[in-house]
Amino acid sequence: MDISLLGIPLEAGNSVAGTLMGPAALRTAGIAAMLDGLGHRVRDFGDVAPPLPAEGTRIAGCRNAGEIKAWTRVIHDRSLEVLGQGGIPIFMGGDHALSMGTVSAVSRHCARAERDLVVLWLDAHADFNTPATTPSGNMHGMSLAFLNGEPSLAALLAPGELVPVPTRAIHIFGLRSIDIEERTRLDDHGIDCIDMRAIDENGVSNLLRTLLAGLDPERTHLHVSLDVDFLDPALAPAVGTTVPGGATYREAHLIMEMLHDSGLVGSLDIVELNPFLDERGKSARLLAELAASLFGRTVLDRRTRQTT
Ligand code: HAR
Ligand code: MN
Ligand code: MN
Ligand code: MN
Repeated sequence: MDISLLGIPLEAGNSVAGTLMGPAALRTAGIAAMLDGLGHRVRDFGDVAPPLPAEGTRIAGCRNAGEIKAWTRVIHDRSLEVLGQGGIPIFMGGDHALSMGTVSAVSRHCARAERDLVVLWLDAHADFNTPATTPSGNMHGMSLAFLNGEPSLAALLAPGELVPVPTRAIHIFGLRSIDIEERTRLDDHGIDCIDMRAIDENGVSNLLRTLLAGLDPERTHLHVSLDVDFLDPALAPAVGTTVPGGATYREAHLIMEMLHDSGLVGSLDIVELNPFLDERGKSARLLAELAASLFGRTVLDRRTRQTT
């Protein structure tokens, strides 16, 4: 397979500094070599260059709206170019506001190619707030709402550029922290929310198998948006918004292996990694390993290794 790496050193969408170092940490953890070792052709497109903030953009209730608008523009454009090269992109963040740019590009790419985009949002949070409902003002908590066509965020791209991701094509998996008004919005829109209780009661494999079985293998482009806080904080402490009770090591790898087996994954975000909060690189290493599982590594492939 051809795999394209693109770094997106964004942190304006959250309130904890450090996610701009995420792409560097994933590279340091050896993501390219791991994928290369599986026989893939890996091309690193470097990092998206930070844009100047969009002048005069203010959205009431949002922090850094001018920065996020400028970033969404450049992330969208660069992601579309990388998608045009034909490989499967791994977008390495950066906070989750970057998905406004990556997934909008994937959505346009799919519309052109007559493919059905399906988004799997692996996250403790729904990121379905609007400027009116956000408790924090942080725009990483609004990215899925934007992608679904939320009118109060439409100014982040030019009119007509966003091909909204239809509600039925959105699946949130791993949810365990929702704001009150955000929950009402999720219910009103009828978004498929597979929360941690559902996972505890049914197991990740049953739930994911059912979800994948409902997708048309001929038409589906599955975009996976992996937020570090999907994982349990004990495994992956390098995130500013940890929530207890996240996915275990085995659940996370199983999900990646099942996604690989499905053959449906067309693009991946790895977001919210904050290396400043990491413990000796363990979160970055786990995320690189999860990417390897998504691209065909199985636990049985691993050699015994001395660790100190
Ligand atoms: N729901 C909260 C808010 O809107 C927290 C959102 C945190 N989001 C992320 N990404 N860390 O999922 O502020
Ligand atoms: Mn494609
Ligand atoms: Mn998120
Ligand atoms: Mn999250």
